[in-house]
Amino acid sequence: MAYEDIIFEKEGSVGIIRFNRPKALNAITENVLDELSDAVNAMEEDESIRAVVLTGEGEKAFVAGADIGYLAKLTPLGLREFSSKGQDLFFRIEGLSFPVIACVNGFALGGGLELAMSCDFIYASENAKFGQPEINLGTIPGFGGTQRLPRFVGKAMAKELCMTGGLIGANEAKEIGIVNKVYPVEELWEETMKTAKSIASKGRVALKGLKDCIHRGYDVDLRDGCYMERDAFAVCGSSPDFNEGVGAFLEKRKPEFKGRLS
Ligand code: CO8
Repeated sequence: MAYEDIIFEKEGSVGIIRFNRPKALNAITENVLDELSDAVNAMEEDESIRAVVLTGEGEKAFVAGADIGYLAKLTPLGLREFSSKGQDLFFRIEGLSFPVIACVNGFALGGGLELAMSCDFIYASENAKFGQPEINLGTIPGFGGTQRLPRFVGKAMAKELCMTGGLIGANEAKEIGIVNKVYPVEELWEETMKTAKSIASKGRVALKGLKDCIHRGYDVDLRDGCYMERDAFAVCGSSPDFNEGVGAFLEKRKPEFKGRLS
């Protein structure tokens, strides 16, 4: 599929997706979701990809939300379909077997913040701005924000952000747990790629097990989560990367993980 609204490229074992509608601050249309979904399929089939970075083209935005002009044309049922299409895709991104980092280089609003929250973690530039401003349009978040945001920041803070529709800066977003790290604009990309490459060099089965245990374990009770963890630990033990990691430690050398699933 040829892409118009995203750019999909690879740097070594890191897949990079850039949202590419800078004139509309990379706002999300149905076509953006279709192209992103196609890129997700391609990444899942490409065993050489071991980590992914999502970012926005241009200097102003990661993604400033769903495209408001597009929303305005939809019927209520169309809005429901668009919402479920976005939600399903964001669940897929959250459940990918490899890590996904959101590199937020400006506005991450509405659907843009919801997309970033479906990634494993968020790095942001000092000038980034975050918010769920849907209330100012007479509506509510529709790509999972009412559910994921409280899991990041707690119920009261999520309610305040969604009820006021106000924007917060990168440092405040870090203080309340949305963002892991904040960098000067000119350093953000390099630092994000450094982390992505470092993670991409780890064992793939272990990364998949980690993601499953943390995401799925978060929504079950502690004991069930720990059961998941012991099974995932056993699966890691069957992977070539476990033999390599343990063998390298015992032989006092650096491990070279091959990233094979079996
Ligand atoms: N949709 C469409 N176009 C947008 C969007 C958007 N979300 N955001 C910005 N743009 C466009 C502007 O219209 C403008 O276009 P043009 O130059 O043609 O007039 C261009 O981008 C630049 O924007 P501004 O001139 O407004 O730039 P400023 O720096 O002055 O302001 C802001 C930047 C503060 C980001 C401002 O553009 C803004 O408030 N944008 C809207 C943000 C917003 O409300 N986002 C939430 C959208 S709703 C949503 O995400 C719901 C998701 C779930 C949907 C579920 C399906 C039902």
